[in-house]
Amino acid sequence: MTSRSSGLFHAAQKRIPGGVNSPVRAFRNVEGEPFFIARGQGARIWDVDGNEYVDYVGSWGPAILGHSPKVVVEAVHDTATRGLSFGIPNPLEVEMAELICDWMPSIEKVRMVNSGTEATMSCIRLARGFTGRDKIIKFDGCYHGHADPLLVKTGSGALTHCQPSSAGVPRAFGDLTISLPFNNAELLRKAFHENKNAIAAVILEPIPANAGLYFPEKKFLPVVREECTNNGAVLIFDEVITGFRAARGGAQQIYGLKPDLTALGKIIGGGLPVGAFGGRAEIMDQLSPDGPVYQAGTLSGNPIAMAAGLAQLRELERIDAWKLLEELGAQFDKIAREAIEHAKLEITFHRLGSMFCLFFAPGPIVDLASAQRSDLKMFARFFHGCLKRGVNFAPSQFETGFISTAHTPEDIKRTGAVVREALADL
Ligand code: HOZ
Repeated sequence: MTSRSSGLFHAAQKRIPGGVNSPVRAFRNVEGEPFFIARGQGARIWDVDGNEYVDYVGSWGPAILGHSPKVVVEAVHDTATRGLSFGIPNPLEVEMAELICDWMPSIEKVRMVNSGTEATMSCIRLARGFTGRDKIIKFDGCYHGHADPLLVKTGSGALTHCQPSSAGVPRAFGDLTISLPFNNAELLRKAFHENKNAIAAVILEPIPANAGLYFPEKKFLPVVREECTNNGAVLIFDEVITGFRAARGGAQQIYGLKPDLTALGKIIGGGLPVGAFGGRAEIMDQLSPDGPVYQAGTLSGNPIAMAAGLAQLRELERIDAWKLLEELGAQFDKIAREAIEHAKLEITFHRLGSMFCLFFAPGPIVDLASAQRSDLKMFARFFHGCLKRGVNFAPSQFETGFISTAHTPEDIKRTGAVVREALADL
């Protein structure tokens, strides 16, 4: 008998390219077919065939309070009864802007958009407008959404499907993007030296989370900051994943650095489609209508999205979520490492707070090249071993797992047992 998920996937493939609205969901590199979701509550999700899973995808980041958190659902409901969208300024936009600037002090002014892609894309245009320069530097494996200048040696779904640089990006655009290995300060210095007064911006995920999860070495981010300052380039932190998750003030709080611009998304929308970008007032004031850099959006600052995001952020603060997430993360860490040790396999486990990744490769993993040493076939078998036992991890080696405040110590204990069994089967 065909499962309902399978039936839906076949119907979807006739009308949606690849059957999905975002490529990494297609399960291509883990083989098999994606399941279709019916509902989620807390740390659990149920597919349309009634199977239950403990979920560590968390909508790829936004669901930091778990699925359908009461405070967010009520805020959405309450706001929706007064209107869905106006395209007229609303008070919630001001509240959101004030909250973001308060929690991330490098942001003096902020503008709301509808996705992380819009946020990073707007940062690049703004940096070019501000500096009057064209070239940008990014890092291999860092994924910043799917805007043209950033689809060069990128991560996430593009990397999963072995096309880290996209067709359809005009060569002239690609030529303006320099992609360097992450954690390589020497090559960054060299790139600045060879492109004197030509670099508008350096963009990076301060904690890369789209080619698995790895970390900046101690001196790397300070060198990036210094080089940008010395060369008059705009430093852009893509904190679409880490913003308000890695810490209340994001990765920039952890590393004690101030970027010039920051791109945000995911968590600030509470599960609705939202992005934001902000930073130094002097740069942000270049935006239209004050300045010459154009950027706009019918649904930007949408009241329901603002209400959802504000409810989620305030709840994080109310429950001191970062402390709880660290506790849950530490428990996950211990259980995962024990399971890995028991399996006697070459697996590298990385975790920071509520973010984690198991690389099926020996360490150290510090950049895209080392992440790509992973055994993707083994990852695929592990993924399915967990899924069939009721634990949902992202269907790609090159993504990050997310723990939410709704995961209980029992969920994590059960996950540990599942990971141990799945590894034993490999
Ligand atoms: N780019 C997202 C993961 N880093 C995937 C989004 C999705 O497929 O929903």
